[in-house]
Amino acid sequence: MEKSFDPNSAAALGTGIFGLPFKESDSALVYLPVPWEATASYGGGTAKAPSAIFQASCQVDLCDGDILKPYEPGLFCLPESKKIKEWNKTAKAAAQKIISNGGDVSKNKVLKKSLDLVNALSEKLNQEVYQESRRILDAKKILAIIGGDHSTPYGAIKAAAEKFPGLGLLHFDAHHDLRKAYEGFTHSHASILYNVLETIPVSRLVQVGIRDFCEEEADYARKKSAQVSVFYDSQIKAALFSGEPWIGIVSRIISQLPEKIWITFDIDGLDPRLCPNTGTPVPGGLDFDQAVYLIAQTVKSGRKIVGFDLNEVSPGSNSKNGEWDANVGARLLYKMTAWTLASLGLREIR
Ligand SMILES: [Mn+2]
Repeated sequence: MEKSFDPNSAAALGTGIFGLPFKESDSALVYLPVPWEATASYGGGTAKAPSAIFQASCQVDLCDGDILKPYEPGLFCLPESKKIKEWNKTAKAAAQKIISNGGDVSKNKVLKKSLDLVNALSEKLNQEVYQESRRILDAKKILAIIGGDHSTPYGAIKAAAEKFPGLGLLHFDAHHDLRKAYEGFTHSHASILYNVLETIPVSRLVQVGIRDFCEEEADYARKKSAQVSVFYDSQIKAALFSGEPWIGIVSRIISQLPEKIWITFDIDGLDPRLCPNTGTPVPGGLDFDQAVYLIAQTVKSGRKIVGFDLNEVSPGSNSKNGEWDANVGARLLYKMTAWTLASLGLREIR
């Protein structure tokens, strides 16, 4: 850390994420931004999230109410990959043609070609994220992904599952994301957890806040009930409304988790007041403090968060409204960072 850094003052121009002065080499945690939203089916904008969150992060005060000086082990955000930005542009243009056609390419050779292109670029993206994730993990650093849509952390979860056998997922989302491909896209944002369960050896998947899904996904989750636990938003709310305290519900959720955890956080798991520009907002969901409390209690139970991703934040097209989405995103990112460091013994709980 440079000597001139003052955690009490406003972030200086040209500094790193959260206004911090760290280099990658002296950081315990590295954020990998993935500006990708090729298969966004409804609202878009998540490819702009990494830069919007970075900007908003400079407004986050570094003192945290729960964790002492979360920034001190060093936090560093890698620059956005030009290659990924190019692939996103190409894939998005091709995907739009398919989406506006209702996702059916069977009778159209040109569209079939577009679909093959999107799927091929998705594979390339996964490979790229996997390799970068391996590099970061091999350097013994903690990995965090800033999406992008929810397809972006696939390669990171794969790398983390290899590094940490028995890894389980704590998944915040309004959606199961258990579709076997969506609109023809193999690596759709709506298929991420299906792809993870089918191809990556994770021990558990614990889904929280789910409230917008199709029968096929619910059936799939039920069929996989030895591995998958779902805490539907309606069940959570029914328990709360009938007087069960949040800590009781939280304890039931945590009891389903193994010792080592990756958090995959789709911002739309939160109440849409907190993410009005996200691609597929759904009424209901968790409050910010409920989600942070669940993460905090997970850490206090002795479980270790080995990495995480934050996805589906969208600054939208109206920059004034979008500031709020990025602001919430940056603050959630800092909270997850703080609790992750605490879970690994790198920070003290106040
Ligand atoms: Mn999702």
